[in-house]
Amino acid sequence: MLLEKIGKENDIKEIRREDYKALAEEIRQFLIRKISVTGGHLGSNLGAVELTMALHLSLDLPDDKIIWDVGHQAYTHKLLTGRRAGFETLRKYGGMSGFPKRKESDCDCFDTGHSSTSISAGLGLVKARDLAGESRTIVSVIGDGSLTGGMAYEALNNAAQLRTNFIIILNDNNMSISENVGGVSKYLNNIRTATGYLDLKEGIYNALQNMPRGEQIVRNIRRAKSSVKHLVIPGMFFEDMGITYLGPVDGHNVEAMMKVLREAKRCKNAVLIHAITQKGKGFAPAERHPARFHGAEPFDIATGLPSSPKSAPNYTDVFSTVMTKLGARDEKVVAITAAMPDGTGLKRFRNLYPERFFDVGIAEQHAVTFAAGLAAGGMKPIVAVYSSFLQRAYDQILHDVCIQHLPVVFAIDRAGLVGSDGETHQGIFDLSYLSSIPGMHIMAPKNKWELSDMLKYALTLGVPAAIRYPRGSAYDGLREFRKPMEYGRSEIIYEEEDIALVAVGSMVKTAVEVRRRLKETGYACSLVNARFVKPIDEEMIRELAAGHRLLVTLEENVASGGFGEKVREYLDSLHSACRLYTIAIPDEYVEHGNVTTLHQEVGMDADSVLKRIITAYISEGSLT
Ligand SMILES: Cc1ncc(C[n+]2csc(CCOP(=O)(O)OP(=O)(O)O)c2C)c(N)n1
Repeated sequence: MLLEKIGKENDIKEIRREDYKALAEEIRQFLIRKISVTGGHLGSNLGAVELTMALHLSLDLPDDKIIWDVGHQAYTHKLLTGRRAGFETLRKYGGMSGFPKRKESDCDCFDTGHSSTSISAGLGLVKARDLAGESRTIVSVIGDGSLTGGMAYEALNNAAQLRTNFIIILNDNNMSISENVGGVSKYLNNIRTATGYLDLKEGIYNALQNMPRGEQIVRNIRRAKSSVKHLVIPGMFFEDMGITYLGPVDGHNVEAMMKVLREAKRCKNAVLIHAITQKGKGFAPAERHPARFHGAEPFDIATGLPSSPKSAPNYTDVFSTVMTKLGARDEKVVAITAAMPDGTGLKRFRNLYPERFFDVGIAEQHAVTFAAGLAAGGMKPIVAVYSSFLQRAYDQILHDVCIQHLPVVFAIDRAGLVGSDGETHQGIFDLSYLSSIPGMHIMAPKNKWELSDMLKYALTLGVPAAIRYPRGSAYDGLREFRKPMEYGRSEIIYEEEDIALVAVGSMVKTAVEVRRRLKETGYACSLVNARFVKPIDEEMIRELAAGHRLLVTLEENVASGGFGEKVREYLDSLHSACRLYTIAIPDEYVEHGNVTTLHQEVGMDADSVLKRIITAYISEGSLT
């Protein structure tokens, strides 16, 4: 086993050239075996094996730095930096993260998770290097999907002014999670497919390189700013900005990658290496279904099929179905996604109403302002987006949607703890960041039927509105409670006395269980489904406070700026004697792990909530 010879960074340099292919194959088999058990980002990693090997062979880690955009493709990097054993616990609670983590290794120089940050971070490291008078090599690795994100261009614009070395590798597999979209993708595709011309160019370069001073001539040609270059050299988009373009190069050829890296290191400016790779390479099911194997659940290696059959429908499925109905009912309904047609459930809508479906690339900020424009033009836009990715578009929600009171509906998936992707992906801030924006309306459904009702209702409101729902199976309890939606009003489910539980969305299910157990301990207990987080149902809170001794709010969001805080503020204004206990996620980042475990860790599962209520209010006798 060649992999066994690699116990730490730089050990790969002991591997003989002729064994590079065998090592790449071992790495692939290792990743397939491990990810088939733990789940994880298989496709992107299989595509980045040789590229990562070439980087490790060409750089000196941890002194040199690699910044992995998104970070989901860094498994080979982890393997080559002494973390082979970590794959046993990949993405598990307390185990190895699926993303680069500074606290995990000296060789991870920058944490990532959200897309399109690597060039900015790399440029920062370059400036820090230069200011400190150091000479390390800094490389940002970004995918073609991530290159659709606006931040990447802000960074390229800035990097173009550099007069020192900074290497950007564009890992172009012609895929985002789904098909990559837009003009940049088309531009890269044109470069990639111009093979006849490229062979010609390569032929000329090779001939020149064999002549005396040939290398110099090649370099001069590459750098020449003549108009002829526009005609013959690809990558002019980058070149014209002042960024040297090298490539395209076969990203699965270790030695070709090493050669181009040597050339890139000599540049005294920002240089972009365009590497062509294949997502899922070496595992037929992942090559055939790149979207499915982007973030794979555990699977059977022989067939590529998921190891456990899909359980009950999740909220994304429900959203998907409702969207097809809404699209049929009203031609003004349009749907927008930022590169997540599969993840958000918009694929069916796209297939039925392609002209009313917009995948804008990994560009959440643009998605929101684009939706605002659609609304200003009389359409009824629904932006389907994950909670953590919408964080990016705070100003666009405020400035472009809410100040103008434009009727954009946000369908916020993965709101709450999402599990194995970890702190960058937890959707636990949306209630806070959306609540702070005047004119925003925020709802959360208790079960799958209510998600459907809320979506339909939100479209009738004609105001900015957000509906947030969690990852995983959709709750199908409390079916008999389906009171029509009313503006700003919550829904009382059980009306008793002593304790009132007021739960937001996903926490209603938990509250049902907590209530049952509280009743067993002898406490009468009301249960209210908040429905609205903004505006809060003040009338209901006032009545609950008057009729109970303890009010408990429950929300899968950080405490700061959340529902509980709003209720507290309102109760304070009433000078209410009723006690308030707010159950929310503590003021910290929640790491990766199974969602059930994470709920226990942050004290949000039914057991913990019950214990917390008993400890805080019952055992000390304050409710008797
Ligand atoms: C801001 C943001 N939006 C969405 C995502 C979800 N996401 C993760 S990877 C990915 C596609 C990245 O494509 P690319 O950069 O080409 O890398 P590949 O997976 O093809 O290797 C997307 C959309 C994200 N990580 N960050």
